[in-house]
Formats: sequence, C-alpha cells, structure tokens
Amino acid sequence: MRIMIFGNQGQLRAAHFAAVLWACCLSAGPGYSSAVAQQEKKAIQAKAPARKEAGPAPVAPLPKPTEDAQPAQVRKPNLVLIIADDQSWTDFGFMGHPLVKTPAIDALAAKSARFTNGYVPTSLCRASLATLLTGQYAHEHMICFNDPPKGFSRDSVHPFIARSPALPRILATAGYRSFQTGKFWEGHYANAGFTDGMTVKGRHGDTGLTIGRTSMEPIAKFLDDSAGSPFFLWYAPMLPHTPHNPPQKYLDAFADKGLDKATQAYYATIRWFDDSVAELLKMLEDRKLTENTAILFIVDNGWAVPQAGERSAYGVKSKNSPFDGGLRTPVLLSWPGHTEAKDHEDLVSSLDVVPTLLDIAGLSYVARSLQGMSLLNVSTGRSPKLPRDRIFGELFLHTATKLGEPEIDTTYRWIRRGDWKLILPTEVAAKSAVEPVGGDPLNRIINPTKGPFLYDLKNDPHETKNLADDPTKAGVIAELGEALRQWAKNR
Ligand SMILES: [Ca+2]
Repeated sequence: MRIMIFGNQGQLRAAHFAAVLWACCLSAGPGYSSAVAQQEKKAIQAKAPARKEAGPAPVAPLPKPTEDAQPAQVRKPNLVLIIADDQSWTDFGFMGHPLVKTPAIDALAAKSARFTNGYVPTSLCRASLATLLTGQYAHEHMICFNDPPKGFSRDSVHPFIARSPALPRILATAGYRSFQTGKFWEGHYANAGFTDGMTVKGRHGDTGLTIGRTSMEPIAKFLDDSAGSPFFLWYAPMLPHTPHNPPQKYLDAFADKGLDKATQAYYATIRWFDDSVAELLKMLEDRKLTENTAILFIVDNGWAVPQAGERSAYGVKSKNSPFDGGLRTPVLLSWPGHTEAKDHEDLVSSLDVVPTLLDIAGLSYVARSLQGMSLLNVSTGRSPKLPRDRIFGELFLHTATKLGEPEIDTTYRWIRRGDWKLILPTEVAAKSAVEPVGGDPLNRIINPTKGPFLYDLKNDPHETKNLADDPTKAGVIAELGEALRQWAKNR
C-alpha cells in the first residue's frame, strides 16, 4: 500500500503509522477498538475447542510500508532481544552478587546503558512475554494467564496475539526478517508475525526450547540466511528456568561454596545460560554484525530457591508474585556508536522494550502510540532522564477462569513511585489463598494477601518490612492508592 498523495516526510510517516494501526484495528486487536474487542471476546468465549495446534492462526497481512524511515544508504540496525527466564534481579555479576558471575552478560552490561530499576508489570511468564511482544499491559493484550480455562484448547486463545500489533509484525512492514527461538506460548511463531522461527505448536515453546540447552545452531543458520536483510532475533531460552540440570562443569564451579543442592543447581544454570549468551555474541562478532546490532537484555520474571517450609517449587516472594523478587529486572541496552555505558536510576518497564526497539529501527512514530517509552534518548545521552516518576503493574491467576475479562482474574495491582512501592491485593487473591479460584491447584495464591503492602525500597530493597500500618505513612498510602485506582479505572 503506497500512498503517494502525501508531500512531505511527516505526512509519509503519518501514512505508515496509520497503515499499521489500520491493519491492527481491522483485525480486531485489543486496545484499539473496544467495540470490536468486545465482539472478539464473545467470539472466543463462545468458540468450542476445535482446531488442532497445527499451524498459525489466520491473520490479515499488514500493508507494505509507505516509506523508508532512514536514508536509503543507511543500513537499518539489527535488533537482538535477549530474555532470561526465571532469574532474580540480584543474580548477576554486574548487579553485585557475591557468588554468581555472569561474564558474558557482565561484559554486555559494561558497554550498555544500564537500567537497574527495571520491572515487568506482570511476573507471570506468558503474560510477561506477550508484553515484550506487544508493548501492551496484560489487560490490553488479554493474555493474562499461563493456561486458558478448562475446556478451552490452547489454540483458541491464539487470536489474541495473531490480531495484536506485535513487534515482529510491525518490523516486517519495514523490511525486517525476524527469528523466534526459545519460549513462545502463542502456538506457531507466525502468530506474532515472525518471518522465521522454531516453535510451531505446543504449550510454551516445543522445539524452540532446545535453543541454548542443546544447540545454538538454528541462530547461526538464520544469521547466515538473512545476510543482506535487517533482522530481529528473539532469544528467549528456557534458561535459567527449571529443570536446573546443567552440564557437570557448571555444577563443579559451585561445589565448594557451601551451598545447598538446589541453590548450587540454580547458580550453575545461570552460568550455563551466560555461556549461551557468550556464544550468541560471538556469532554476531564472527559475522561482523556487532557494530550494526542493538542488543536489549531483560528477564521475563524473577525466581528464588524455596525456603524451608514453603509449599511451592519456587520462593513465595518471587515468580508470579507482586514483590520485587518476581517483578524486578535489570534492563540493558547496547547499540555501538549510539548508546553510552552508564547507570541510570530511572524507573523502567518492560512496556518500554517495544517502543525502544521500534525507535532504533527508525519507527519512532509507531512507538509513540504505545504506553511505554523509548529508552533510546536517555541511553544515548540526548535526554537526562525519562519524563515519569511512577510505573504500574498487575498480577493474575495462573490459569484463567474466563477469557477476555482480565478484571475477573486480577489478584494484585502495584505502583512504584520513587522509592515507594504499594501493593494492593484484590478479593480474588484473598479467596484463592484459601481455596484456588476455578478449582485449579495452580491458582492457589501462596503470596501474602493481607495487604496493603508499602515498602521503602531504598532502605528495604527485599521488601521485608511492611510499612502499611505506620500512621506516619498514611499520606503516602493514600496518594499511591489513589494513583493506582485511577490507573485501573482510566483504561
Ligand atoms: Ca519465566
């Protein structure tokens, strides 16, 4: 679709932006048209499980771009998104961990803009990854769960991503090839607009989950095949996620540290993951791609070894919890010749990843339609800081009880403003702490639910002292609580 009636660059950009939005709205993407979204919800809820997980869900193709955002002689930068799976924000060498060394990620950090106050809005794997694909909150992309309600086939929820303005789909309109490896919960990779990928079916990655653990060869092949085209690489290996079963040499590295077996295996799996990152970076270097490739690093959600007496396979205040052990992540951005190696105190969200990558690709006018903010200007030094002082998030049940109505399964909402963090549990959380809502044992809430919870993260970064009952903090709680209620209401 080439629109020639526009006479200047701004109008051409507007035409491309409108074309992208037009295609997304046409295919009923949540967040763009509430009326159409409501129809979509009803259609999905009414649909009986039918189609097998054989191929991509049907989706309308996007129009071709109306212009090239950069001068023709400038080769568009390649984009690599590295997503760690289930790793605490504390468990990196560059974050100061006393035992865990992550040489490859530390080296990347050493040359990156480093955002150490990073967060995912939802610490549940599938919802978090969908945010990294779409730049939307879970209540917008509607993938608020790891599993659909009982009675629904997995592919019955694939239209959520197939009809979203997912990053690979937008990049394709600007000439990017894209490759999905590792975790991907949305069926066939083409559902998110990837041009190439490893996952074609399954719960959360299928063949894609071999990346990093078994081989890195598919990435080498993609890099060789895509020579001449700008590319986007989704590297989301199931590492250092369980099973913590790394090769013996990694276990041996922690054998004399006085660790229990579970902690030793977790730390060793982090080293295994780090070596896979080293291999990826070397592949880029060997092909002389480093200079024209931007790399963004983030974790999808945190993880902690369960303590004695905890009922779960992971620490209570980690994965799928509203505490920083589940939500917080460092965010690294490196684009040689553009970004500066520097620490930043700004509050950043995984919502910022899509706008940042679109900005680097020269598609900032598309990025501006999203709620997140591009980190590029702060990373390059063109801006001193991001124009915001707060970020928000929301938690959900593991298994949805109903599709298309996120409110029903919301368990917590949270806000961080400056060093203050307020967490408000919902009635759903309180109920599911007693008897799992929807009858699914995976919906049992193991986190504390007798909130509110207020923490001063500057003096208490691990959220050990709830200040909600401190009468001197009543004003802060009221302010943050009102901001959170407004955020939940105005959407
Ligand atoms: Ca995860």
